[in-house]
Amino acid sequence: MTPYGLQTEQRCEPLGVGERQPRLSWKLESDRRGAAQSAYRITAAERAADLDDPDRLIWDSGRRESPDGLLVPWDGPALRSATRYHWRVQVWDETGSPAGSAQSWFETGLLHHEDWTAAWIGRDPAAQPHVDPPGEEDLPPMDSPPLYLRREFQLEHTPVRARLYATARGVYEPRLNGERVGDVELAPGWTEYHHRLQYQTYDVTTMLRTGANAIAAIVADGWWCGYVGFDRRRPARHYGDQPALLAQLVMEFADGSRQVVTTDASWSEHPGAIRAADLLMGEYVDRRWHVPGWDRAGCPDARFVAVAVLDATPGPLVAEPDHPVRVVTEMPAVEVTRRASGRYVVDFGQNVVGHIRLTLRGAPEGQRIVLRHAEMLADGELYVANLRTARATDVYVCGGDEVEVFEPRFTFHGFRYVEIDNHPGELVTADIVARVAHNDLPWTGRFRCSDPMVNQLQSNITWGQRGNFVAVPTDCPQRDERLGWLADAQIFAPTAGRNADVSAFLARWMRDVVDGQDADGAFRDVAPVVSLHREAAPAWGDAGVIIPWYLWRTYGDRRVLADSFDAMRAWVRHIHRHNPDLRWRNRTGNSYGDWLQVDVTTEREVLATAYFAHSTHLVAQAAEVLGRSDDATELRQLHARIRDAFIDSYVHPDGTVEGGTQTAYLLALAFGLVPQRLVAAAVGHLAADIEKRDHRLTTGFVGVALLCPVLTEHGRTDLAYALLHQTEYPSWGYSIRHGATTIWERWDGWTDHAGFQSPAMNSFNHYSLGSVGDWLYGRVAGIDQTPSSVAYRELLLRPQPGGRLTWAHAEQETARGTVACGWSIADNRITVTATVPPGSTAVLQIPTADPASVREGDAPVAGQPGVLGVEPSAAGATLRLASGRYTITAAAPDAVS
Ligand code: RAM
Repeated sequence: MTPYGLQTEQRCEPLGVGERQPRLSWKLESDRRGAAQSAYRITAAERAADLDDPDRLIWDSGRRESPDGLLVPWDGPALRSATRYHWRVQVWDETGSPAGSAQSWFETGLLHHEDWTAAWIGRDPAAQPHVDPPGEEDLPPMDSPPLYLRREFQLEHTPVRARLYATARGVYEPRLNGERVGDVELAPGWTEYHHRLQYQTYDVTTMLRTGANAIAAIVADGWWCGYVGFDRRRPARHYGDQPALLAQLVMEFADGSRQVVTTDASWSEHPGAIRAADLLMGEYVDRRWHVPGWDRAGCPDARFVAVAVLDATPGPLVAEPDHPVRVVTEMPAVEVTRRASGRYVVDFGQNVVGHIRLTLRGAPEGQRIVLRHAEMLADGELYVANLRTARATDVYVCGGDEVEVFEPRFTFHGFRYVEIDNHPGELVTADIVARVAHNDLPWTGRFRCSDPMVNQLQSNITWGQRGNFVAVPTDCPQRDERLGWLADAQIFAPTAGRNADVSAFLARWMRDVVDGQDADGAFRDVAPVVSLHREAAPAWGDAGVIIPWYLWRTYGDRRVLADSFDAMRAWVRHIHRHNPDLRWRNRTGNSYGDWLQVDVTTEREVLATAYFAHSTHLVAQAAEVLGRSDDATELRQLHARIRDAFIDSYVHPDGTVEGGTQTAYLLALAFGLVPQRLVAAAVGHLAADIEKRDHRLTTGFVGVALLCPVLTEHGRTDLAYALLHQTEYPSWGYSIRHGATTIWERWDGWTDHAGFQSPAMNSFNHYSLGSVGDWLYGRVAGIDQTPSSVAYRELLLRPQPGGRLTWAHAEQETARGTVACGWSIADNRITVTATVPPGSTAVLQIPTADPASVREGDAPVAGQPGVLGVEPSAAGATLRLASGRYTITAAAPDAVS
C-alpha cells in the first residue's frame, strides 16, 4: 500500500500558501484486498534531502493511529513567509506493518502584512492617454486603454530563487524580460474585492539574468472596473475607478542576500497595442501601437511617463487558495465557410468558453479585422441577440508584419461560432483555434455507458462545467450576466464534484457567499454581490448551507464547515425570525420558485418551506459534526417542527402534495417531508404525473436535480430511465437531438414549434439542468456513499441497469483514492466491477434475479478475500466488501428495471 496524490490545502505542490497551518492530505493505493491505513507519520524539513536526516527535521508528528489521510493540519513550528517546506508521509497498514511513503512540498506566500512593501500603482491622472474613436461596431469602452507598466533594474548575480507576488485591481498579465510570467488567465480572479483580493505567486527564478532586467505588466479593467453583470454600472463601476497593479519581486542569491523590486513611483506607463479590453464587451488590439521591446531592458522609454502611486497600503490581500483559470485545452476549427458577404464563419463544433487565437499571414498594415462570437446560428448567420448587451466582439488592427498572431487576453466569450469580417486572405482551419479557459481543477471523474445520447449528455454536462467555472461558479458565460448565482451552484455542485475536484474552488467561493450575508443573516442571490442587493430567494440563499455541508461530506473538509457555521445558522434563524409559523412566506427575496419549470407552477411557499426544513436539517447535522450539541438540539427540534408544519399545510391525507407538481412531490420526498405511511402514495402521484405526460418532465432548476434520484430511490428507476432517454420536448434528449453540445438554460431554448426563446434570457450554456449528472454516477453506474460516511469512507455501490443501456461505468478519484463501479449485461448475466480504495469499505448491491448465483470467477462470492458478507436483499444480493478491485457476476435481474 502506498500513499500518492499528496496535497497541501487541496492542491498538489502549491506555491504561495497563505494558511498558517496548512492541511496535508494523501490518497492510498494497493493491489491487496483489505488494505487499510492504521497509522501515519508526517515528517517535514526545509530541504528535501533533510527528510532523511532525523536531526534536521523541523517537524515529526510521530506515529499517529489513524485510518485517514485527510486534511491533517500542520502541527510543526510556525511557518515563515516565502519558504518551501518538504514533507513526507509514511503509513502503516491494517496489520500494523510499515507500508509505503511518499513526499511532497508546499511553499508559503507572504504570511504577514508587513511582508508587503509594494505600493499600488496606476495611471497618472495627468497622463491623458490617446483614446481611439469608437468603431462602428460599438466596441469595448475605449476611454481608458489598459496599462502597460514597466521598470528596469540591475542584478549583479542571477538569483538562486526568485518569486513574483502580484495582484491587480483589474486583470493583469505579468512579464519579465520580454516573456509572459506563468500561465494564469484573468488573474487575480474574482472575489468580494471589498473583503479579499487574491495575489498570485510565480516562480521566476530562471527568467532573470545578470545586468539589466525589466519587469512589466499589462493591466485591464476586469471585474474591478469593467462591465460586470447586467446592470449598466459602468462607468459607475462596482469596485473602483481605475485599474492598478501591486507587485513584489523577491530574489535570493547564493550568498544569502536578497534584493526586492516592488511597484513604486519608479515605474512608468504608456498604452500599448491593447487599446481596450472588457470581460463582456471584448478586446480591441491595434498592433501599430505596439512598442517593440517595451517589456525588455534597454527599451527607449521616451513615451513612457511616470505612474501614480495610488495609496501606500496593500489592502486585504490573501494568497490565491485554489486552482486559477488557465487555458486548459484547445479546440480546432471543424469548419470554415466563406459567406457571400465575404465574411468567414468558423464552427468549432463545440460550445466553449475562452477566446480564439488567429494567425494572420501577410496582412497589410492597418487592416481592421472584426471577430464576433455566438453560441448558435440563425439562418446561417450568428445569433447574438441572446448576448444582450455583451458585445463579445474582438477587433485586431494589423501592424503589417509577415506573420501576426492575435489572441485576446483580458476578455472571454461563450461561443461555438466566430464570424470574421475583413480577413485579408484565405482563412484556413489551421490558422484559428479556440482556447478553452476555466479554473484548472483536477478532472477526476469519468462516466461512460452504452448509449451515445447519454454519453453526449455527460459531455454536455462537463462542457457546461468547464464553461461556467471561470473565476466563480457562474450561471452563464456569454451574455451580460456571468454572475455567481447561488442556486445554480448548489444544484450543480454534486455533479461538479463527480467530474472534478471542486474542493478548493467551492471552499474559496464560499467565503464570498458568507461575505455577502447581511447583518440579519440573509445571504444574497449572487456572490460576489453585484447588482442584486436584496435578500436571497428560497433555494438560492440555501446554497450558503448546502455547499459547506456538501464539501464536508464529499471531501471531509471540516474547516469550511466550521468557518461557515455561524453564517449557516444565521440564515436559518433569519428565515425563522420572519416566519414564526414555520411556513416560509415572508422575506423570500425575488422568490424565483422552481425557476424555468415547464407548463406548471410549483407553489412558492411549498418550495420555500421544503428548503427551510432541508437547510435546518443540514445545519443541525453540521452542529453535531462540530460538537455544538446545544445548537444541534435546538435545530433538530426546529426541523421537526418545520416538518410538521409542512405536512400539516401541504401534504394531504391521500398523499398528494399541495400544487401537485412533480417538483412539489420531489421536494417533499427528497427532504423527508412525507409521513412514512404516505410515501408510497406520494410516489404513485408523482409517477402518475410523469406517465400522464408521456414521460415528460415539468421540473425547473430546483426540481430537476431531484427527479431521477427520487424516482430511483423509490423503486421507479424505469421512469427515471424513460426521462433520460426521452427525446421529445421537454427533455435533455430534445436539446441533444437539436445539436446541443452544452446544457441549455431553458428546456425550450430552441424548439421546433417556436424557434428561439426570447433573447431576453436564453443562454445555451447554463449548467443547472445538467444536475442529473450526479445520478448518472450515483445510480446508473452506482457510486455513492452511505448517509453517515464522509469522503467516501463507506461506499454505497448500487448499479442500476435500466432503459436501453447494456453497460455503464464510472470512475472517480476521491479524496481517499480511486473509486469505480460499473456493470454490463450479456447472455443473461450481469457483471459488476467495483474498486474500493484502501481504508474504505463498500456495501455493494448486485441487482440479480438469483442471489445464490453471485460469483467471483468460478467460485461463489462468499468467502472470497475481501468479501466480508453476502446477504439476499430486495435488489438481489448485498455484499459487504473491504478495499480492493472486484469483478462479480450473477444472473441478470429479471426485468431490467
Ligand atoms: C438568471 C440566471 C440564473 C438564475 C437566476 C434566477 O438570470 O441566469 O441562472 O439563477 O436568473
